[in-house]
Amino acid sequence: MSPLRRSRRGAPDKQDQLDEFRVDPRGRLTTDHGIPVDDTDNSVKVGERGPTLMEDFHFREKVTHFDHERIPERVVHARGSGAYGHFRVHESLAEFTKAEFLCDPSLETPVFVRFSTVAGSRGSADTVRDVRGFATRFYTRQGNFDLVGNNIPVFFIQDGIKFPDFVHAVKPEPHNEIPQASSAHDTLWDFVQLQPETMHMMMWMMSDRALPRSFRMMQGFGVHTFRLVNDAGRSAFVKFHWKPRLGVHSLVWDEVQKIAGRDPDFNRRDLWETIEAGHFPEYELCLQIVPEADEHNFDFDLLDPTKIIPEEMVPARPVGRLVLDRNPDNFFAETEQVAFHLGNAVPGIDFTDDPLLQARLFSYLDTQLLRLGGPNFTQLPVNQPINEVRNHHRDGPHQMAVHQGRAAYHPNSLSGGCPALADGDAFVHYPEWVQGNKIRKRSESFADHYSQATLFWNSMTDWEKEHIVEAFRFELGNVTHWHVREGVVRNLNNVDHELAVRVAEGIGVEPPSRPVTTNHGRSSPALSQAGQPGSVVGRKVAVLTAEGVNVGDVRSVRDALIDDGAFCDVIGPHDGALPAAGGGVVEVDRALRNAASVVYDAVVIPGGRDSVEVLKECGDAVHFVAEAVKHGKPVGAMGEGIELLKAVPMLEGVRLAGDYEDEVVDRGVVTQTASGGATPSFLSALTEAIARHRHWDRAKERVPA
Ligand code: HDD
Repeated sequence: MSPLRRSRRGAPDKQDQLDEFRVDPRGRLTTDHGIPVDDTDNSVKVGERGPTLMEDFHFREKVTHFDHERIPERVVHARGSGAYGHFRVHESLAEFTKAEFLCDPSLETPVFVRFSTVAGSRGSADTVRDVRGFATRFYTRQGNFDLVGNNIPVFFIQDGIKFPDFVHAVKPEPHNEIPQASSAHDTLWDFVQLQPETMHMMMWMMSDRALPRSFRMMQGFGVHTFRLVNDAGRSAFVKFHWKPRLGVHSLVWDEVQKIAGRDPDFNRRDLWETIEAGHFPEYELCLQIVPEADEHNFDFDLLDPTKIIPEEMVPARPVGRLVLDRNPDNFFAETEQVAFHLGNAVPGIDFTDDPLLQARLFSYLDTQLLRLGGPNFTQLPVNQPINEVRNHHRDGPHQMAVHQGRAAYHPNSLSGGCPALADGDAFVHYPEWVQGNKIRKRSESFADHYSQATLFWNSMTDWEKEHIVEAFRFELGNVTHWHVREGVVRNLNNVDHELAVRVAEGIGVEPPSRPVTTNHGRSSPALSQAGQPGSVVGRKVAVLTAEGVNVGDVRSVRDALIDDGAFCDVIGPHDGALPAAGGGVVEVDRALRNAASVVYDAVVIPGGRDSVEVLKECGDAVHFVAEAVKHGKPVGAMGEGIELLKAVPMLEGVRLAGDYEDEVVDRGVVTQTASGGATPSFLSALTEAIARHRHWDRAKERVPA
């Protein structure tokens, strides 16, 4: 029944399938009914200056279609960006699951991924403090499997019946629709102080995890404990993790606020540009597998979505690779209309009784019916499975399929009993044994809301703790109800006394005099972002120049970085060509007025006496460097470029190349005295500093940026 097209290569292939729907703009203009149009700029009137006629069907169709262009935005995760790619398992996981795409290493499974923020509207900024959605659709040969996860492994609430309350609390407040895409307001924190099950998630939310540098540099988590079921019907519990090849890296708070103004599309642009450039984002699928028999061997409940299984307890085993290698052709058709649903599961993957998961199994289908206007949204190209769809579902708005035959019911004899029931390869719900009274109650095993919040805090480095404390202070500093601030501090005292005191001191609340409980002292190193792998691939570097810049310095740095997969922009006082020192020109990629330090990962200042003299006198240029320094970014300077670094206050205490040393690397500041071309050691120190992402060991408080 579905309008599924078989791939031209024989095997089901999502891109081949999509080809059938792609519309090439080349060709002549027509109405929606195919009638040729030779003028789409003037409506039909009575005389040149007369009234428009109703009979102008092209005018009416054009405006009517426009009037109906919008659909309701997602109630959460409204702002998102998507990409296609493929997934391949390394080795068969048949021991655990019969899901074909996890058992056959020769199979390349097409995927569509949509990354998102949660609270903001469709047009809100990318870089806000928020959870990021990481929703993956696998177009398997057994049907669509949707893994609808986040970049944080736990959730705010334990039971899905609380989801509307939580979302109402975090969304802009109802009386004045303020603030947009921000959790720093009274209603969210009121909910938090009264609902201690949020505390673990709030620790993550206040950490740098909520400010990802890039969708390419964040983890993804299925959050819930799911089930894998093998061919013999044996089940094991599983948690799904995505680990990015480029490591997990974040922005800083001051920076994200500025980027939100300078480039609200920062994360979306990054995803788009790196895919266009061929630097395809990659993630490792890792599984934490727990045998059914071990279900009760933890000091938390596996069904509680506010808990992680620490990786030190159950290792996250790498099982397969996801590569995103194609941008969508049309944002609306694909990224906006994709309709994820947790209930899209394939044989071999099954659910558990996690009450949050159970609620989600209802909500996603329900929301798509409203958002996409009826039950036929599964026929939209991005939503179609690559295998054939056949059933007795009929009619409804925008039905695309032309169903043949007379029998739209089962059983039937008029269509030979077709479609026939699946035989052997069907999805059969795991026959879990359940028994109990009908009760509205939370299990006692869900009652500990603090131990893992403490575990998270204990696992942070000093700079991560500082960022968390600052985040709590900022958010609560925006809360106008004093009792709400006090309530949150009381909850934090259950997490860690020092944390509660530090936060209280910053927000004018009486710090708690003593701990409520003793910190258990346990930590999980896997939770920290320190020591993550890094790479220069897809990093953006600014080279700051003016007239008289040393062309050799510019070219050597630019060529080397581009060779390594970075993007490199020459920033100059204006667009066009700049005369370089000793003849020749340097082409400017962006004028200083159109550039902002915050959207770059690193700044390099080439030599050239005249150029550096100009930059030193230019407030915007000094600010550009100072801001990079304040945000812990790598900075490089060659020859006279070092003089510009000296104009930035923080550099007191950081060693620079000079009379005694030709090259120095100190806390991410890479300098060489020579000009006329970067040395190999300068370049390798610079790329290493960029791959390390940020240098938190610099004093930055005094930097006025
Ligand atoms: Fe949800 C969208 C992730 C709990 C109800 N959710 C949505 C998206 C992601 C998540 C990534 C965007 C999908 C896309 O890109 O289109 N949601 C989560 C995670 C949760 C979670 C990881 C907890 C572990 N969600 C959750 C609950 C409910 C919902 C408990 C309702 C009871 N979520 C929805 C929704 C959305 C949605 C209303 C809005 C748009 C959509 O589904 O398609 O149904």
